[in-house]
This record gives sequence, C-alpha cells and structure tokens, in this order.
Amino acid sequence: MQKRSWNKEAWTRQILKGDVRSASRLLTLVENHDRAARPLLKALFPHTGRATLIGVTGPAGAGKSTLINQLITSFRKQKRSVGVLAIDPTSPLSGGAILGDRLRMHPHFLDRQVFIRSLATRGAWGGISPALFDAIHILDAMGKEVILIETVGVGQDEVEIARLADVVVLVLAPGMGDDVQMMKAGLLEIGDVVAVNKGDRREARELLHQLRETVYDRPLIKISAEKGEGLLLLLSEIEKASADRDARISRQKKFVEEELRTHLREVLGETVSEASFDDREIEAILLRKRDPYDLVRSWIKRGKG
Ligand SMILES: Nc1nc2c(ncn2[C@@H]2O[C@H](COP(=O)(O)OP(=O)(O)O)[C@@H](O)[C@H]2O)c(=O)[nH]1
Ligand SMILES: [Mg+2]
Repeated sequence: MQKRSWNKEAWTRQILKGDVRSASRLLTLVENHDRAARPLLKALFPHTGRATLIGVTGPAGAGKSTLINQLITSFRKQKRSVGVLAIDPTSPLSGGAILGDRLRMHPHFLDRQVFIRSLATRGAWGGISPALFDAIHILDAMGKEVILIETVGVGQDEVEIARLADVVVLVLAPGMGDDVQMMKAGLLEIGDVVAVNKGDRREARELLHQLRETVYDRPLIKISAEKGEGLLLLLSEIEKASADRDARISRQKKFVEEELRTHLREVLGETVSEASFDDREIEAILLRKRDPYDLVRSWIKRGKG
C-alpha cells in the first residue's frame, strides 16, 4: 500500500464520505485490537446509529452467502447502500472460506454502494463483540443503510449477533445432517425469521414440515437463494421483524459493557506490567516462605509497589 500520512481528521472525513480504503484501514486496526483505532472510532461515533443491522446465521453450507448476495441486489434496487461483514470464526484475514465468500458475492464488487468485508474474530482476547461493534460503527459511519452480518451457526457468536442485530435471519437447508443438534443448541431460538433454503430441492419440504412445530410463532419461509424464489416474502418479513423488535437499547447496553471490559483489560494489563516486586519477595516465594496468593493481595492493599 502506498505510503501516505493519515491524520485523524482527514481519515475520519474520508470514512464519512464512504471511502473504502480509509474504512478498510481502520477495520484492520480494529481487527487487531489496536488502540490507535479509538480516537477515530470516537470521532465517527456521532455519525452512527442509522443503519439497520441484519444478522444472517445458520450452519455452514446452508446458503447464507448466496442469500446475502440476493439481499444485496434487493436492497440496491431500493436504492439503499449496503455493507456486509462476513465473520469467520476460524480463519485469520485470509483463507479458503473467505475467498469462497468473496467469489460468491462478486457480482457486487464493482458497485460502490456495496462494501463487503470479512472480519477475523478471534483476536487477542477472544470473543467477537468489541471488534464487531467497532466494525459495525465504521460501516454505519460510511453511510451504509443496511448492514448484513454473516456468521456460521456454531454457538456463541450467534447468540452475540442476536443481541446486536435488529433482526436475525436463520438460514437452514435440507441434508445438512445436523438438524437435531441445531435444535438442541438453541440455534432455532435465535432466528426472528427462519428461512428454509434450497427450496428447489425436494427434501426441503420435509425439513419445513419438521420445523413447523417448533417455529410456530415466527415466520417460517421456504426460499431458494440460488433461484431467487421466496425472496420477496422473506424481505417483507425481515422488514416487519426489524420494525417490531427494539434491539437498540440492549445493543447500546452491550456496547457500553464491552467498552468497560476492554478498558478494564487495558488498565489491568498496565498495572501488571508496571508491577514491581523486589527480589527478596520473589525469593521468599521460591523458598516457600511465602505464597504468591498472599503476596499479590498484600501488594494491592499497600497500593502499587
Ligand atoms: N440447490 C440449491 N443450492 C443452493 C441454494 N443456495 C445455495 N446453494 C448452494 O449451497 C452451497 C453453499 O452455499 P453458501 O451460500 O456458500 O452457504 P453458506 O456456507 O451458508 O454461506 C453452494 O454450493 C451454493 O451454490 C439453493 O437455493 N438451492
Ligand atoms: Mg458463507
């Protein structure tokens, strides 16, 4: 990448204008839990809070990326700008899965109103929240009106998405062989709207039938992401569900909690690295005349050092 100076004001301005390079660069900082991101995030924050957040989750291979591609097309027809965050639970920055997603979303690569980014989620401290919140804010500040977040249905990440999004679409498909586990894992609870994809395949009817009993209280829709079938209905249910559910308060609460957690970790990290114990104290532990449990606690009581 070309060398150039990035002062905070110019950088912020560029992101607010929707500049992809500036946004990508900040996203990389965020992904690396780099503290240098914070002043920028702070400057962007007043310009956020407008986007509709749609979580798209479900098992690998269910057709989430294919569906997202279709949803992008639909939103673009409505003249809404779109951001996509594809969360990969395993792969750092690059890898087959992400490349696959990129290729599948490719038709929109040249559309300047569409911004697609994969986000590596397992950072230094684990968990997706801090980086995901920040990433959402960056896309929001870029002016993306709809933000789609793709996660693989494997557990904790989905619960997190459900807390953040205005609406969660659970994508299922026949023949994945994990129907029972999925229901056990409570994945079904997460979808505000449940889409049975690959409706062009006969087995989809069977899955739909199985799900009717459990998903009686929410929209359950048969779609074919590949053939573009059932999408209008799905879209209207997404709109309805996102208007119904007020996720904003719980989202802000979670954000504040995450920020507190991040801050405390930093303060804690500093405290530990600045801690000074004199050699005699350490030696006492070596000789088992003292124990580290007691040493640490008395150290805190007497105030640092
Ligand atoms: N028959 C059929 N296949 C589909 C449909 N949607 C997606 N697929 C295929 O399912 C596979 C997984 O799709 P993908 O979107 O990558 O799933 P993801 O892992 O959930 O993102 C790909 O081979 C798709 O072509 C559909 O509606 N019908
Ligand atoms: Mg995918």
